[in-house]
This record gives sequence, structure tokens and C-alpha cells, in this order.
Amino acid sequence: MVGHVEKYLLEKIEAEGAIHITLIDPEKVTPPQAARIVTKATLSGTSAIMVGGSTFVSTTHLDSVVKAVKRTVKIPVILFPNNITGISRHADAIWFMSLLNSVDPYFLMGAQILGAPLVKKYHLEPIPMGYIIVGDGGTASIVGKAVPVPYNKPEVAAAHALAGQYLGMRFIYLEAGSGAKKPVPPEMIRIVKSYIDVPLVVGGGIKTRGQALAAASAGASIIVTGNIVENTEVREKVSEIIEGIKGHRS
Ligand code: 1GP
Repeated sequence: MVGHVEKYLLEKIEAEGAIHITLIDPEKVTPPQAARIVTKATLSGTSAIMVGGSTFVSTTHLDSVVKAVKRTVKIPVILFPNNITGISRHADAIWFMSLLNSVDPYFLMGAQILGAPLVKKYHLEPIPMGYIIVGDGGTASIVGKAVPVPYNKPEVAAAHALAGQYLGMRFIYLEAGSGAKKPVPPEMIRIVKSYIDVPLVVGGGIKTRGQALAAASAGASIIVTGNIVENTEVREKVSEIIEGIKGHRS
């Protein structure tokens, strides 16, 4: 069943083409800092806020960050969990994701089984997503025990994505890893998108308007940036990215 947040994202993509989501890593910010970042990102036109990171953060701190974000902005707050400790009752939705190229069954289905009852109890909207780590992969790759798909093997990434879609996942995320030196190449995005019908999310290392534009024109429906909002020019940076992707349809 498609819930409110998913419907909102789909409608935005339909109306605007590629959209931008701001990622907050709770480990790197205090609740007031998170509130400041999301205020600026929202003024710049970001469509939703994701909260999550690759490493451990206390659930109490996660709760405080999510609460601060919820109090500050009206756009949806979507959890981006790396484990069951990434679940907060204060968010609107959760990317209910499986790391499709993990060699550890825990990240494929184990954490999901442990987390599902909590998602239900907290009335979080689960949005099924296939998560694929590519390129360098960064910390997410180490923590999730992934075999990252090399950038020169786009058809392997496409096979993962298609399998995810066939299993019923309604979004596919190509992740280069937070702070990746090289974002997902447009050619990989283009090939993956040519295999799937569901929206493609792309993130990791996107810092400039040009990179965002390249990803959107290659077929990304959602561009996620995290690192660039951790500096002082949040507004300018997010505006620049959004300007770059405006009107791009896949
Ligand atoms: C990481 O894809 C996201 O999970 C965002 O990456 O922090 O490099 O923008 P950055």
C-alpha cells in the first residue's frame, strides 16, 4: 500500500522531474544544528529530509534530532536506517531497505525482520527500497558488508536493481558512499534506469550543480546530498543543486 509520503514523492517527481532530498547524519549534528540546516535546505527548495548515517548513533540522540527536524519543517522526514537502531518513532516514514549487494544476510533480511514490528508499532510509513552500493562504497560498504559494484560494471548494478524491482521494491538507490570522491557515473545511472521502471535515487559525493545535473539527466529521479549541508553555505549549495536538476525528467 502506497502511503502519504511515498505519494507525495511520486507526485513531486511527476510534477517537477528530478527532486532533491537533504540527508542529515545524526552523528554529525546536534538537534539545533539539524534544525538550522533543514530550515535553510527547505527555503532552497529541498523536497524532504532523510535522517540516518552509516555508523552507530544512540537512539536517544536520533530521537532528539528527528524531533528537532519535525518541529522545524513541514516537509516529510524519512528515516534512512543502517540498522534497527536507526528507527525513531518521531519520523513520518522509513526507507524500508535491503542492501542488495551485501554478503551478510543480516543486511539483506535480518535487520528488516527485527525492525518491522517496531515500524508498525510506531506507525511509520515503510517505503520499500533496494539499496545498492557502488564504486568505492565508503563506510556504508564496510558496515553493510557489501561487495560494491565497480563503476565499470553498470550492467551488474542494473541486474541488482531489476532484481529489487521484481521483488517489489518501489525505489532503487544507487549509493556511492557519503563523501565519495567520485559520484555515481552518469553512464551507470543511465544503464540502471534503462532496466527499471521505478524511481532511481542517487547519492554519494554530489557537490556541484554540474554533478547533480549529470545525474538527473542520466535518469535519477531523486538526488540525495548530505555532506554539502554540513558546511556553512547550506542555502547556496542546495539552491545550486536544485537549480541544476529542475525540470529534468527520466
Ligand atoms: C550518503 O548518498 C548519501 O548516504 C549522501 O552522500 O554525504 O556525499 O552527499 P554525501
